[in-house]
Order: sequence, then C-alpha cells, then structure tokens
Amino acid sequence: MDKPELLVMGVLPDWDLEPLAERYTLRLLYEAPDQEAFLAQHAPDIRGIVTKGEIGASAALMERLPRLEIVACYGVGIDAIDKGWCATHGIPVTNTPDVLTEDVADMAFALLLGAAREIPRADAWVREGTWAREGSMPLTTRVWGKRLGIVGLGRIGRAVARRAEGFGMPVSYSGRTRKEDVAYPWYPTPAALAPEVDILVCCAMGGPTTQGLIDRAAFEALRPGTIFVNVSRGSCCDEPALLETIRAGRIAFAGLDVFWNEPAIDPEFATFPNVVLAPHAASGTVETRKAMGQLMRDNVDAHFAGRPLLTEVR
Ligand code: 8YV
Repeated sequence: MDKPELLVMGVLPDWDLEPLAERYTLRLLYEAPDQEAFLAQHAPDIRGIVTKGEIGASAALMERLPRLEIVACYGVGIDAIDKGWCATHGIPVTNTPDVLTEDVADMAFALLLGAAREIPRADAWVREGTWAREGSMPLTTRVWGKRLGIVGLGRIGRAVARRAEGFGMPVSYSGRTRKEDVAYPWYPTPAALAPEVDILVCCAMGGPTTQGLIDRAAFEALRPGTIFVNVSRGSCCDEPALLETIRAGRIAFAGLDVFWNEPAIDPEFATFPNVVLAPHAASGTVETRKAMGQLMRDNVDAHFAGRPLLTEVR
C-alpha cells in the first residue's frame, strides 16, 4: 500500500524526519526551490501537514489540499494555523503541550537573569580582556525577591511562577479570568498588573484574542526600571509601544525570545545594550525538541492507524 503523503512545512531534525519517512512519503516544502510548482505537483496527494508554531498553515494553503486529514504542529502555539478553517472542514489539529513547558519557563528566567545581571556584557568583559585591563565591570541589578507579574497564567505561566517562588518573588498575574486554584493576586488586564510589579513576564498564548494584549496603556503603566520578558508571541505586545518604552528607559532591561516579524525583526531591538535577544528558542533543547517530535509523530501515527489522537487542540 502507498504510504500517506505528508507536507512538511519547516525544517525538522533528522531524528524526526527519519522515523517519519519510514511510514510516510515526506514532501519537504521548505526545500522546494519553487514552492508553487512543488505544490501544484504534490497538493492533490497530501493527507497530512506537519508544521511548526512559527510557521503554521493558512486557509489558502489548506484549500489546495483536497485529501487533507490532519494538521500536526511541532509546538504548543497553534496561532499560525487557521483553526477555524480546520474546524469547518473537520480537520483535527494536534500540538505538543506539556513537554516544552519547563524549558520555556527556564528560558524566561535565563532571559531575566541574563538581562538584569548583564550576562552578555559580563561574558564580553572577560573574553575581550577588559577585566584584566580595567578591573571589575559596573554593578548590575538584583533579581531575587522582586515582584514578578505574569501575563497569562497557563501551563507556562505557572511554571514561571514556580520558579519565581524559588527566587523569593511575590507573584501576581493577569488573565481573562481569576484562577480559583492559586492564591496569587489577579488583575484583569496587563495595564492593571503593570504598576504592581518590578518584573513583567509575558506567557500568554498567541492568536487573535491576545493580539496587542500588552498594549500602550500597559507599557505606560510600568514603573520606571521594570524588567520585561517575553517568551510567548511577539504578537501579544504592541511592539512600537514596547520599543518606545525601552527607548525611554522605563523598561530598564528586557529579555525577548519572540517578536512581531520573525526572523526579520525590527533592527532597533539589536541597538539596545540593555536587551537580551534570543531567536524564538525557548523550547530549543535537545531533550525537549526530541519529546516534541515524538509527540507530534505519535499524533500523526495515531491518526493514520485510526486511534484516538493524543493531544488534539479542541
Ligand atoms: C516552536 C513554539 O514551535 O511551541 C511553540 O508554540 O513557538 C515553539 O516551540 C518551536 O520553535 C518549533 O519550531
């Protein structure tokens, strides 16, 4: 019997491609020199899409796949997948929750510490011989014990909160609804949360409901000297307002893993010495990426074997 054909939207590690290729015919869109011609040739036979958080799948693409049965996302955020189109057409969408939660929370703290304790500067200070020439580097900013606010207390937000407790930080959060199972103070909006904290970490999910969630009012409400971290989606922020707030010095330090225009981000971000940047890499450890790949493949296998999906997005 012919192997089902999968359209692979973005680069995946060999440890995922190889086992997939044993059971499926893989059509690697990202390798096609002419994607139009590639789709014209293969679209009629594609039965599954394998995509990534930051790439997704548009209605325009899926409209071209008459035999499409499943969209499997290698990532937890499915904001770039047209879920409405999938629902209308009865196409299940799967993602990879839980397996990446702790790494993303680690990255939030890595960015927080990296920015406030100025780790990139410290590294350069040693590497470039400034230490030996000029002595100690200037003092940095304390992190532990400061008030930490979380925008979006979902799985990742809660993992950030657990770490914050270990750092002796009073935690509060904003979200659409108050969570009954936590005692942290709740604020209905980021603008209400902003003036109450020293550190603001964005962990909200992406998509139309959170676009521009941390708006100009929220950035303007931050206390001067706030540290800002984003490990969710660039779209959750009013990015011009974020840039303005950094420029004005109200945000003293920022650690950013996500941006509006990835990977061609606004070049102004790279001009700030008080901002630590990462290339949407919060889930990017070998261990977690292997677990994400396994879960993505298990979902695809379950679908084609007629078994229940493991992590379907409802
Ligand atoms: C990416 C992510 O999917 O899980 C998400 O929502 O954004 C990331 O984990 C990852 O970069 C894989 O491409």
